[in-house]
Amino acid sequence: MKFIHSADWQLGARFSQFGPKAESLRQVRFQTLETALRKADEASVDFFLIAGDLFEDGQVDDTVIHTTFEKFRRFPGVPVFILPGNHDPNDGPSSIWNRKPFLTKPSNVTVLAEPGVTECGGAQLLASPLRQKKSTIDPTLKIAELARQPADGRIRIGVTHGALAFPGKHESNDHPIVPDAETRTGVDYLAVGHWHTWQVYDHGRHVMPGTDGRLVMPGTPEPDAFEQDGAGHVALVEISSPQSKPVVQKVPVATLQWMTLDLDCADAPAGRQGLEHRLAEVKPAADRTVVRVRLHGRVSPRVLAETRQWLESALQPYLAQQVLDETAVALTVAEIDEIKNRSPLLAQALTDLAQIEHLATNSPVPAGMDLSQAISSLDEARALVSRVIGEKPEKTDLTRLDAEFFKLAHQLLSQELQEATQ
Ligand SMILES: [Mn+2]
Repeated sequence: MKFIHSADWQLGARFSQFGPKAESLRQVRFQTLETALRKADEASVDFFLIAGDLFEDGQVDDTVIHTTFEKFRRFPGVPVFILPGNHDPNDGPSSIWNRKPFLTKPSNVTVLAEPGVTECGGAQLLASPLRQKKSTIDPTLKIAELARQPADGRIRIGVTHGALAFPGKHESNDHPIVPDAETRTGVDYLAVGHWHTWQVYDHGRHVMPGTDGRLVMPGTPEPDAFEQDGAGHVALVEISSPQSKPVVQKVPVATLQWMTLDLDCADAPAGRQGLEHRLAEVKPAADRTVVRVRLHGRVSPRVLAETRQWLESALQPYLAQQVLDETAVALTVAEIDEIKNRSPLLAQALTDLAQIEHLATNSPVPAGMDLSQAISSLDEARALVSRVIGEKPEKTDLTRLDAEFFKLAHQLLSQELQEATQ
C-alpha cells in the first residue's frame, strides 16, 4: 500500500508582517496543496493523510474552507483523511470541524474527529486527534489503546499530532510524544505532525536522510518562515506488508523559497553591489521568492534612510519582502548638532545612553559627542534611573548592562531618530 503523509498546512495563516503582500502568501499555500494532491493522484496512492493543522485556527474565513474543499474535489480519486491538530483541535460544538461548510464537504474527505480505527486501502488508520490547543498528555497513549484490538493481519498506521518529548526540545504542555512511540504502540508507521521541518525517527533515534524510519514528521509542505531548512515536503510512504519496514520518500512540493541576504551599511558601495548581484541571481524566480534583507553595521540616519529607499524599489519585483534593521546609529558631528536643534530631548537621551554605556562597559565615547553635561558616575546614573522607574537605588544594578543591551537601546533610539529627522 502507498499513501501521502502531510501535516501543518496552516491554511489561512495571516502573514500580517508582510502587509499588502500577505494575500499572495496565503494563496500560494492552496497552490502547494494542489501540487501535493496532483502528485498523490499521479502516484495512484491509496489515500492522502493530513496529520493535523490543516487550518491555521478555528476562526479562518469560510472562503479558506471552501477553497480547500475545491482542491480536494479536483482529485476525486484521492481519499483524504484529516486529523485535527493543536491549531485546529476538535474542541467542541464550535470547533472548525462543526462549522457549516463541513455539512457539504467533498465526498472523498473524511475528518478523523474522534479517536478510533478507520479501515482504508486494506490498512487500519489508528487516529488520535487533538481536542485542545495544549495538553501534557501523550496523544499516542490513545493509539496504544486502540492497538489492543487485533490487527487481523492488516498494516497499521497511527496518526496524531504533537511535539517529540526530547529533554529541552519541547514544552511539557505541547502534546508531548515519547520519541519511540511507534515501537510502544506497535504500529507499522506513525504519522505525526507539528514541527515544521522534515524529520524521521526509528526507535527514538533521528535517522539520516535516505534511511527509513517508522516515525515521520514531514514538516510544513510550504515554508512559512525564514531560516526553516527542511520544510517544503510531503512523505510518500510505501508499506508492502505488516511488520515490514516502510519505504519513505521525501517529495518536494513547495512553491516558494525564502531567503535572507545581508547588507553591511558601513561597507558602501561594495556591500550594496554584492547585494545587487545576489538579487539579480534570484530575479528569474522573483515571483516565487520571499526576500529578507538584514541591515547591519554602524550607519548614520541619513544613509540608513537612503538605503531603505533604495531597497524598497530593489525588492519590489519579489513576491514578498522584509527589511530587518540591526544597524547601530553612527552620527557625524554635524548630525549631532542638527538633532540638538530639532529634537533636544532625543539628543539628550542619546548623550545619556552613550555616557552610561561608557561608564558601564568602558566603551569609547562616540566622536563629536559632548558628555560634559551628562552623568558623571555610575552611582549618579543609578540614582537617576531608580528615580525614573520608582525603585530603590540599591535594587538598580547598572553594571549588569552589557554591550548587547546598549546595541538594542541604540537601535530603538535610532528608529525614533529616523522618524524625528524625516
Ligand atoms: Mn501543530
